[in-house]
Amino acid sequence: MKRCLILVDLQNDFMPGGALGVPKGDEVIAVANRLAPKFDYVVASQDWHPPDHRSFASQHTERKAGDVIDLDGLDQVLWPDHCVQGSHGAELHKDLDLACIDVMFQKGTDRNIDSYSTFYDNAHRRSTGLGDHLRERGTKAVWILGLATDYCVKFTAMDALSLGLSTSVVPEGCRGIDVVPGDVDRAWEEMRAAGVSVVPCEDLG
Ligand code: VGL
Ligand code: ZN
Repeated sequence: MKRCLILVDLQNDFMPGGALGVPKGDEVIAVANRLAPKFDYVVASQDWHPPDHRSFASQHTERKAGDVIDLDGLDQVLWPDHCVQGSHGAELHKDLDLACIDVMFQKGTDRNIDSYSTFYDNAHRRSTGLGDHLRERGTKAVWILGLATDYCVKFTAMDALSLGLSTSVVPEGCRGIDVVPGDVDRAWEEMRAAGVSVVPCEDLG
């Protein structure tokens, strides 16, 4: 198996109107459906939080979404409650072709630490198993798309690189949050500087 596609967090809560809606996030579903058949293997991640996850602003008194706190020594952006395990918001978008997904990985399940990356939590304390899974299948290269560019896509791409995988991100398949204006542009710059290839759809023939 050579080509693996990672679909990051294509869940209802990240769609426009969702709890943590990403502007135009729904536009990437068609891109995912179009690209998936071109790959040997497709992985989908789900942000999958317990209802009392400590990244939720609701768990902190006198804090609101967008605030940054120290969470056990890590900077943590506080978010609206989102992607609660088993909720409608945590489900993948109804138009995503589930038949093309080989395996799902869930992350953010420990209430005490966030996990933007599909590979590791934000402190790299625990792995989701995706890295081993890909290695066992002989994967050397991954292509990534999904939500959101400046969080889960970026962190997933950075971890893929750190595991020695050749890492590409498909820009038409990503949308970002921009909590601070410019975050999305900076995310692309950071990814490129680290060695991520930005590969447009049309190059994926
Ligand atoms: C995400 C913020 C919080 C993401 C997940 O999927 O990018 N962002 N949880
Ligand atoms: Zn989350």
